[in-house]
Amino acid sequence: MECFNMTKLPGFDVGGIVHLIINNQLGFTTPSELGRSSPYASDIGKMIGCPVIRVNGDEPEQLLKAAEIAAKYRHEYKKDIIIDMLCYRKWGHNELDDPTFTQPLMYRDIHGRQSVPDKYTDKLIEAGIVDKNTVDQWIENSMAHWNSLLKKCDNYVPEPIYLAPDSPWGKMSLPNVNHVTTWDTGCHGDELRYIGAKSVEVHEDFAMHEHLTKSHAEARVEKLQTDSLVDWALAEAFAFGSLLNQGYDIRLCGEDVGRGTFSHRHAVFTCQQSGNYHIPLNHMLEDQKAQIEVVCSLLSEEAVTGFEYGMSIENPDRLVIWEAQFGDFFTGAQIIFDTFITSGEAKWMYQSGLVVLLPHGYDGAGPEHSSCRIERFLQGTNSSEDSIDGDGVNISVCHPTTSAQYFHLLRRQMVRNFRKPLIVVSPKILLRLPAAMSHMKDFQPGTHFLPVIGDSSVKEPQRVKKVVLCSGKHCYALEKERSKLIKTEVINQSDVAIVKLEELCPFPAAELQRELSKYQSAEAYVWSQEEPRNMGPWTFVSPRFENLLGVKLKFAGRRESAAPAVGIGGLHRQEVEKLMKETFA
Ligand SMILES: *[C@@H]1O[C@H](CO)[C@@H](O)[C@H](O)[C@H]1NC(C)=O
Ligand SMILES: *[C@@H]1O[C@H](CO)[C@@H](O)[C@H](O)[C@H]1NC(C)=O
Ligand SMILES: *[C@@H]1O[C@H](CO)[C@@H](O)[C@H](O)[C@H]1NC(C)=O
Ligand SMILES: CC(=O)N[C@H]1CO[C@H](CO)[C@@H](O)[C@@H]1O
Repeated sequence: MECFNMTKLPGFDVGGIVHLIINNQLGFTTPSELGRSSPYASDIGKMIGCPVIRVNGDEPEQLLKAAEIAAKYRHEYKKDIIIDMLCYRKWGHNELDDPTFTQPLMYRDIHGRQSVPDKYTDKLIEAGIVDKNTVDQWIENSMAHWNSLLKKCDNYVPEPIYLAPDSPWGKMSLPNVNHVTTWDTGCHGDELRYIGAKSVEVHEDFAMHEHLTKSHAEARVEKLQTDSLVDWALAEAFAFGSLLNQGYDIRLCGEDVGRGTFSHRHAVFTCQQSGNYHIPLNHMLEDQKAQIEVVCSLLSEEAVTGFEYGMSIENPDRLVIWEAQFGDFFTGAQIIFDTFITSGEAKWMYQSGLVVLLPHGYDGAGPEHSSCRIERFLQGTNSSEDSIDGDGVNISVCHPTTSAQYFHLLRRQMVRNFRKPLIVVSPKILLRLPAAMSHMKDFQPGTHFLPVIGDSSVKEPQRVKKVVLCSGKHCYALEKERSKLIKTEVINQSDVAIVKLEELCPFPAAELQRELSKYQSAEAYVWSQEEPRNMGPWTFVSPRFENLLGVKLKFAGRRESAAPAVGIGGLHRQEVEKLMKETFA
């Protein structure tokens, strides 16, 4: 149904679709009059005025004619068309099934009929077109051919697409499981400053919104000139611009992605006079080849994520990003996640570099928009507990806490020589939080994404008594609380270290080991998270810390809960207080 809704939208138009309904008049044991509120299976096509050819599946020649008409129509008009092939299912849903249990009348009819090939054969013989012997010979030859193909399956080894030399995927590899590779994803400051300035540049006669001229465009240019801190949106523009410069196309799709849910991105400007759109990143250079496509999608998650997954497996040189308006919106796309994104490589050997941005974080808002349900993605990965390099892992789940980390993540997705889906637990308050902004030097050549960020504020690591481990924006609240406790002399300067897991999966065991080895006299290790105990990373990290690092973590977080958040400001603050107490107790 959603395909019909997408068919004429510029970001999704594929030039028409031929929809074939194999109309067996049943939905398993449900007859059609109980399975649909409208008379015809093709009725959903009415929403776009789509033509329908209804054809009797018992008549092969009619069916062929219908297919020809449909193909010509689609070719000529680049529009959708439906073939509704009325047929039936001769046997049940599977070998053990007997359809007469539930559809006695229909099946009395069906079993009284000749099969389609038999009926057609009789018709041809009657018309003197073929004789019985010829038909028998055809059947025998065809069966022999199919049987020989079936036999070949015995020793058939499927070829992964990324090994096929004639595909654009031919140059890709499998991740090297024997060593962890860091990818140099940094860029020169001059290039970044150029991209940054270009990212807000419009033509003289283009009337940018007054507010954006000042607070966005001019502010950005000034920041670049004064070498100020780089915020989240600028870091993203750096990543996009530099990837375009390297020849990678980009497709950013989702609800309101042009402006950004939190009005921070402004990848597309709207002229206040003409209403026209302008995407500055497509005009960085005179002869720019690679382009960014910014698609504000229809209000759908499932169909749109499915479409973007398709875009991502089509070509490894296009960075494809689906952004959810809020992280919980992925719930509408859960089927696509489970069936394709997390398991597609295992099932079909298709690599996908799809990036999924899911705003997440507990700010006292309602249960839905607080959580992107990190736990569900972690459950969908195969990061086997006994493997320190995280081989066999089929998606990355990252929770970057600074703008530079986000920049490196996006670039790493294209710079490395294999593709894996990337789930970015992305921020809301960090978009503008000064502490989450990075220095220009953090983007320079030689820098890269850090799966673990150690605690550089602890001057005497050997004196640390407690190590607090966390991920995401929660770290800033923890750091603030620690400063308060130090100031009020509840704890000493080097008592508590705060270590951030920026990448949850593949689990960065080696990096953590290195970091934790600094804290020789630590007595306690706490995992502190904003999410309730049955959510967030806890159930994923806890056994891994224990099995891979020999560290038994204590839990500090909200108690188990059915809903992700309480949704009442006062209660939220009480929870935060308790959570901080538990963490530092
Ligand atoms: C198409 O999608 C839009 C959301 O973008 C929705 O409002 C509309 O109802 C859909 N149309 C149909 C006919 O389903
Ligand atoms: C998970 O990964 C491990 C290590 O690579 C592999 O041995 C195992 O077969 C994988 N499990 C599944 C279900 O793919
Ligand atoms: C802080 O360190 C000093 C000197 O080592 C010690 O006397 C004091 O008890 C410590 N305070 C706390 C709160 O641990
Ligand atoms: C479970 C799963 O999908 N495993 C696959 C992960 O990716 C590697 C290659 O990178 C495959 O070999 C695994 O089959």
